[in-house]
This record gives sequence, structure tokens and C-alpha cells, in this order.
Amino acid sequence: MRLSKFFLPTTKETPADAAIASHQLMLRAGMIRQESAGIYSWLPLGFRVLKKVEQIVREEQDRAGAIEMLMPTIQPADLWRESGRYDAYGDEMLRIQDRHKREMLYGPTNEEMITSIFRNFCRSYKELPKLLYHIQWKFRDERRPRFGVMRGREFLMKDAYSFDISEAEAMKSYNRMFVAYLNTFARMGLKAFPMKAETGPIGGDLSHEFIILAENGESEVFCHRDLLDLPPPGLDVDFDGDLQGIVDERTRLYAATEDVHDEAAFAAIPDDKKVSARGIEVGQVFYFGTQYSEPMKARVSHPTQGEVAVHMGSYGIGVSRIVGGLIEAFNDEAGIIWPRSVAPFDVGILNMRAGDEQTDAACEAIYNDLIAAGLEPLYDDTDARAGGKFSKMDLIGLPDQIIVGPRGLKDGIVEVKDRATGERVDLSPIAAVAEIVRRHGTKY
Ligand code: P5A
Repeated sequence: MRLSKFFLPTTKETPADAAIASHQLMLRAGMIRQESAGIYSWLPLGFRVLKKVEQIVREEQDRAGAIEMLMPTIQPADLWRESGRYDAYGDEMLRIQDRHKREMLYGPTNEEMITSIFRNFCRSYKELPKLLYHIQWKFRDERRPRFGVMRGREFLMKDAYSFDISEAEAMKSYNRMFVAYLNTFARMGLKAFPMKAETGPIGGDLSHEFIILAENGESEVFCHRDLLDLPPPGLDVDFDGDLQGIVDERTRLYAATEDVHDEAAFAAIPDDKKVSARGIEVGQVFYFGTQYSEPMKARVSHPTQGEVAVHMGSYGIGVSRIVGGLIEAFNDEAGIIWPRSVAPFDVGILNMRAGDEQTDAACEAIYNDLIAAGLEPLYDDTDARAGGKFSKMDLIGLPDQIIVGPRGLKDGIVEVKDRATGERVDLSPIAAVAEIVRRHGTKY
């Protein structure tokens, strides 16, 4: 992409109404625009990151054996009357009437709808287990939308739903998602750890939140340091094998939030292993048995017990929240520092003298070679001043930069800068492309 053709409305000023780094940087880098409290347009740069995050989430859901589909954002109220949640959900639910005065709502989650789909088509234990998911916008009329996309009213969620014949089988589905989550966040460069959680309006009796640490996290968390140091299970994990060991290893170590914090248990952790920090919830998984299937009559024939209600769980990831969470985790005074796996473009090319024949030609060659190598470069081909180009490229946080100027080209070199470390190396244009390709290949 050529910057002269792109749409990148960056600003120098720090927006006054943005309280935390990620919200400020998303506005400054031209990633989002607020349309109403907690409701955002995703401008091209932000949209590209959102899609990268979404794609990693999708690939890891698929790897774990979940099947993608798409349910609508608008749901009929009657569905929610069947589960008893229509009244219980309260003011967080956006209620709408259509032209026939039928009561509708903008879905805050999809347990009811997926249960009604399941009961419509599945009648036998032979259809089980099933794990279905979609990636769809949700609406929750949060009392205090804040921190930009981190606590929005409209937000993008990946929500998966599992159907099993028994609690024991449902635990296998729960573990599948649990392990998939560890890999998902690791691929984005994030250290997410699971923490036993309250079930809130989703219900049930088993739940874990997945938390990443960040200075401006919404809740205070306490945990055992070793939990943060455990490597992800890895992409070669056998999802049809026994995953209990991986789950046990993660849940054995202490992790709690301020609401359910156990002072005595925390005190028992050796001092050099204690972590108390702030965290961001990027995902949450639930097992709630027959809480929806019973009232909604989602039953299947059982090999020996006649008809039984299916055991269900649901598994959420805050796809749009992660974009903010990533910036909280990866930024410095100059701007954002994207991990390579989610960067909006892989590399920036800075033409330090646009209009100069030799510099233009070198930039074009690098640009074309990078594209031919399967990478996505953003080429700053504008005639802006050098300082402005440097600060814009640092602000938007592409992992690597290739700086091309007439002076270096006289000696046959361009400069390759690593945004995260600030490290610079002089290379020939061909070697620079090879170096970027090499760095790109090392992303998890
Ligand atoms: C699980 C999937 C559920 O809704 N039903 C379907 C279950 N869980 S949850 O924890 O309530 O939400 C899942 C994830 O969505 C993100 N999230 C939000 N992101 C941005 N703004 C919000 N207002 C918001 N609310 C929830 C979180 O990452 C959460 O873990």
C-alpha cells in the first residue's frame, strides 16, 4: 500500500478525553473514530489489525475442532423469554421494536440462539460432541463505556458453544477451548493466564477468565509468577488427546482477582514468586450444564437413558478489546509497537527524498520485492518532511522500517530499523528485503 493512496488520519495532539495509552494511541494513529459513547468506526489501519486478530482467533478455533458459522446481531425477544434471561439481563440489553411492534434486541451474547439452532437440528447423541462458533458484533449498554474499544458498547466477540452428552464429555470440550485460548493469545505475543472466575449473567458453576497484565488493566489481579512463565502448549497439541494435564498445570498455580482474592493463599506463595498487578480480561470460558438446554428443551436421545438435556458451555474472546489490550502491552513514548503477527502492515518503507529519481526507483524495487515475497509493506511515498515521516511511522508501530535516502544509496545501502528495539543496520536494498523476510518468518 502506498501511503499517498491510503487513508491514515493521524494526529499529533493527545486527545483530552482518552484516559489510557491504548485509547490515545488508537485515536492518534487514525485507527478508530468514536461515533457515539462506546461505539466506534474502525478506520483502515485499525480495521487491518482487527482482521489480523480475528484471523488468529479463527485459525486456533478451527485447529481445536470448532466449526465456524454466523448468527445475526438482531434477535427476537421471545427466544430470551424461553431461558428466562429477557427480564434478568436488565438495562445492559438494547431492546428494539420492529415495524410490526415485535420485540427484538441487539444480541449481547448468543446462548439462546445457538441452543434453539441445536434443538432444531440435533436429536441424537450420535451428533455429539459439537463445537460451533461465530465472530460477530455484540451490544451491551454498559453503564460506563470507557477506555475506547476496551470497554465499548458495540464490540466484536468470538463466541463458541459446546454440546455434549454428559458433564464428563463437556469437560473435554471446555479443555479444548482452554488450551486453544493459551495458543491463541501466545500467537499474538500476549501472555494470557487463566483465573477462576464468577459466572455472572451467563450462569453455571465453572468459569475461567483469561487475563493479560497491563498497567491500566481494569481489575487488580494476584498470581503466582510461574504461571506467567509457562510456555504455550504449542500448535502441535493433539486436541483429540487428553488435555487435562495442560489445564491442571495452569490451574494449580494461584491466580485470583480482587473480588475473590484469598489473602491466606496468596500469603502462602514465596515472596519472590508473588505478583500483584493490573489485568485485562481478554477471554472467558463457561460450563453451565443444562441451564439453557433444560428450559429450552434441547434434548437428544441417550444410548441408555432415553432423552436427556445436552450439557453446554460457552467460550468468549473479546476480539476488538484485544486490539486495545495489545497496545497497552506494547507501546513506548513514540507510539505503538505491534507484534509481527498482528501488525497492520509488515514493514514501512520511508522514501527520504520523494521525487529524486534514484531514491524513488530504489523504493519501488524494495516495495515490489517485498510484495513478491508475500509481505505487506506500507510505502511512505509522500513528500512530507523527514521528521514527520519518522514520527508517523513510529506512531503507527509497524515492526520494521526500511529507510531509503540518496546519501545511503550512493554507498549502495539503506537502513533497516527494528521498531521494538530501535536497532538499526545498514544493508544493501536486496539484503534489506531478505532481512525483513527473515524477521517475518520468525513470528510465532
Ligand atoms: C462466552 C461467549 C460471554 O458473553 N457468552 C458467549 C459468554 N462471556 S463474556 O465474558 O461476557 O464476554 C466474552 C469476552 O468479550 C469481551 N467483552 C468486551 N469487550 C469489549 N467491550 C465490552 N463491553 C466487553 N464485554 C465483554 C471480553 O474480552 C470477554 O472476556
